[in-house]
Amino acid sequence: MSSAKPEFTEPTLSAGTAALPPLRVAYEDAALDAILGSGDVLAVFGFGTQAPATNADPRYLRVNLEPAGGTAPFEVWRARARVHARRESGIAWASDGDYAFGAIEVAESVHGSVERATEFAYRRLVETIAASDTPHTLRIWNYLDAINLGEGDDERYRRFCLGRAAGLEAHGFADAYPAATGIGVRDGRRVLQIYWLAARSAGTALENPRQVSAWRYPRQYGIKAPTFARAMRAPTQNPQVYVSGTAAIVGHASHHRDDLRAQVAETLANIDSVLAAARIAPAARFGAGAALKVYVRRAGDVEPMRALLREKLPMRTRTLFLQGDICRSELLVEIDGVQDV
Ligand code: 3EB
Repeated sequence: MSSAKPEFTEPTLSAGTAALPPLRVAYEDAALDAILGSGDVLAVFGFGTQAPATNADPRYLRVNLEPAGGTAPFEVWRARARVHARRESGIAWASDGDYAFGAIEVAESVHGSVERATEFAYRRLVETIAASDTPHTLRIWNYLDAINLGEGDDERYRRFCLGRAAGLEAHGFADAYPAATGIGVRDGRRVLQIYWLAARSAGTALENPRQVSAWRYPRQYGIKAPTFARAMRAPTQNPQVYVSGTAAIVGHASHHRDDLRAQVAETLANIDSVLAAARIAPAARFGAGAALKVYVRRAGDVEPMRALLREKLPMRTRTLFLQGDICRSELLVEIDGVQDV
């Protein structure tokens, strides 16, 4: 009688797991037309009222966050193959076959509340991504007006979280969320602006050992917890990590109220920790491989913030400063970005 051996199944590579060339993210000062003239440009973001307002090209999106201290460069995403773009049923879409950029803007007044507008936007987003050749969502950015307005469970950010969870649940997202940013604009327009990056292959969602997973935040932060992962390891050969909006939260609690210096240190410790979870070697964290966006709540904190980051980050780390509100009113700063190795 042959001894019974346990059977091992070789992990098989599904069609969705082929390694992709990395998306290249840069902050560029060239003219918009010159940037959009390149066939490999997947998306371009302009920031604030000084940025071009055109929507002639679906790859261009103006985000209504004011650059801290006047002007900001464009943020440019470059893919590898030729990009095709279109605008259809209210969604801007561009793809090179490996990656897709998409954006949707939804007026809250049309849906009656920020919660319902968000649910609508998320249903559309998930449907559109699921029906595409790039069905894996890596990263989502969410910008809404007056994010901290309203008390307790009525705070607009918390209503946004309810709508987002409903829109995602409708399509079976559960405990496998993309990386995200959620920031408040101050344009008074009450138009929800959401844009995303999706890919032909799935990334790997990462959590931060220093922080409770956002989707497990306790009830005190709202009826529905925020549904995002702390970071997403892109499906690339060389590590590329999309870091979610990160702030001075340890466990689930905000730390260092009214202390900018300590909030910055805690935020950087959190980013360092999630990069460690992604197995990025210490020497490769931040530096020339990182492009960070720094969201600062109070105008008066912009210059101190710049000084703090000059002190704490390697000189070659690229940073783009924006004025924006963070989803908990006691938080003064949030940082997101991408880390290449
Ligand atoms: C936090 O860690 C800070 O709701 O999409 C960061 C990143 C934050 C994304 C979101 C919120 C979001 O909870 C806030």
